[in-house]
Amino acid sequence: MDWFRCVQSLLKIAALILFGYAITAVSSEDSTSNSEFPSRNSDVSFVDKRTNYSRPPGDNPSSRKSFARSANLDSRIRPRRNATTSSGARGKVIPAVIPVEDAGAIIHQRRDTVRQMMKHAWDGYVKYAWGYHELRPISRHGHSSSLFGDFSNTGVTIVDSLDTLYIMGLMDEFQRARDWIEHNLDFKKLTWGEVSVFEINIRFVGGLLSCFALTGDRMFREKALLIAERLLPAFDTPTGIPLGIVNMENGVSRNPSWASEGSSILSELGTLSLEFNYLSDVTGKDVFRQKIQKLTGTIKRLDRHADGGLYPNFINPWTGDWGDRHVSMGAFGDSFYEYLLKSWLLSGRQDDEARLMYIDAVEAALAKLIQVSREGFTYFADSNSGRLEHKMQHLACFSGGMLGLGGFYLGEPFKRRHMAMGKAITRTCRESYNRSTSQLGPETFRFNEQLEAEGLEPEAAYLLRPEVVESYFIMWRLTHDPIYREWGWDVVLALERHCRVEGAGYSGLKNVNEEKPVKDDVQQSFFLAETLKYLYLLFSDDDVLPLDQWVFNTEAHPLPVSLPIKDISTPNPKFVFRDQK
Ligand code: DMJ
Repeated sequence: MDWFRCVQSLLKIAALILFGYAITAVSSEDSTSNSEFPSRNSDVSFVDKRTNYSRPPGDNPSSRKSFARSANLDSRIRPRRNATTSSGARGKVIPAVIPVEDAGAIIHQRRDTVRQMMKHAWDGYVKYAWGYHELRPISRHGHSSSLFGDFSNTGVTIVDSLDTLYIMGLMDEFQRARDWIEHNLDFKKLTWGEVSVFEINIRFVGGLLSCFALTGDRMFREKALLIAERLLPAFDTPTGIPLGIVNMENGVSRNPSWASEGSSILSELGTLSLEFNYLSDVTGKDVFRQKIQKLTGTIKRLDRHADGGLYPNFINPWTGDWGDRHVSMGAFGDSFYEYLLKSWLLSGRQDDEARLMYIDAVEAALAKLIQVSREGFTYFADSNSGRLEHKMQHLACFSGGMLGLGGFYLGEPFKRRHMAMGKAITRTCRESYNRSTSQLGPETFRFNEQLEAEGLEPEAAYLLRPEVVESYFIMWRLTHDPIYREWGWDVVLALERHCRVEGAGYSGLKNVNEEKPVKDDVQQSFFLAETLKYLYLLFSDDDVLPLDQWVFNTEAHPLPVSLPIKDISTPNPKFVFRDQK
């Protein structure tokens, strides 16, 4: 009898194991069926050379293990908290019946696949475009953009990629990039052309400061300071509103003539506070914080009655008058809203002025711009002189994550409504991917009699942008709804199928609605800084750059949250390390 029970139990166990494996295989079938797909057996060995900059995210002795996990050194898996899916989702999901270890293993395989993608993107840049701004992966040479100086090649991709390499544990690559910056990144090289204050701030100053925060290596802080000092002449206006373009050699600054008769742009002037305040914190040089204080004072005094509390995108820096009455959560508006929220978060939720300004700005946008389409998709419309334009840009898709993050930390009476809006916007942005032939989203998608979350030429390009996966990552961390990971994996598959260039990185697409989209031959630096970083973090554990300890600037460079003043007597491991270096 005992013998019979024993055989019966063994048969049951065998059946359960077979069932588990069958489901695991189904859930991973999508990746293995793609012939272009990179091998699951990583050829990227993790070599820990962090002796010189060995403090990983949020590091203290007990968090070492978590960083090791992120670098694939430790396969310990935490149980999934929620294995149900959002209704109506098309993506494949990992069913709850998979043994916890297997579910975790798949997620970590996916994370490691993203790490290999980063290696592929980086290797292509190193081989064909080293030192140039960006890679042209098809023609296999460097690409330069006037945003970073017309004729100079200041390695935008190197600076933008640094923290992603570090976070992924690609330490040989990180070391090479770090050394190039120490010996070759010379702000004087930028004197050959004018630069965008906004772009230099978010990519260079933000990227370098993030590496300083992650590693404690003072070289990064010195480089960031030298570059930021060269931006200061742009702030010499009566209002403190900076001009958009500065000549790094002689300080002569101007606004582009196309921007509403020489106006400054809301998203540009509003996307400086994280980097400037943090730079003042870590250098003791108060000039950067002072620039932000004057600018914030001006913004607070602007009269918004005529626009029902909305912020138009263009402001005259000499008079403080509004330019064209165009309002958008996309281009020219976007990161202004993001930085109000994140200034509050970065201050350890002490900067109440930023919190109130965020609530004021975002509530007006929710009240005046949010629309629901015929098929029930929630979106932020643009407003042009009070008339709504029923379209949303890929750029505006960051707002799903922003609303979620804001709702999560603001608490009630905002929490439930903002979280719900964040989820709804993220779902709409997913739909813009889902409805395209390539499964990658267009630059702009529209809602009208013919279109629902679809973009047609000339608005149908995909530039390797991050905003949609950024929202997936933030919403995943806030909700643990596995649908965000599945949507993220769909993006990985589409990137591999359509954007990967064998031997030389990734390219954007000219039209996402074609079966075989033509590539645009540019690997944008934000693909390495943001898109791949957010995908990697989407498949990483929560304690890799936890959202309550790190705030991502708009180029996805993480900066550490300040301790609340009441906790200042408690040593913060990040700051202790910095002082000891
Ligand atoms: C990035 O440089 C930043 O995310 C910026 O805020 C908006 N545009 C690109 C990515 O699309």
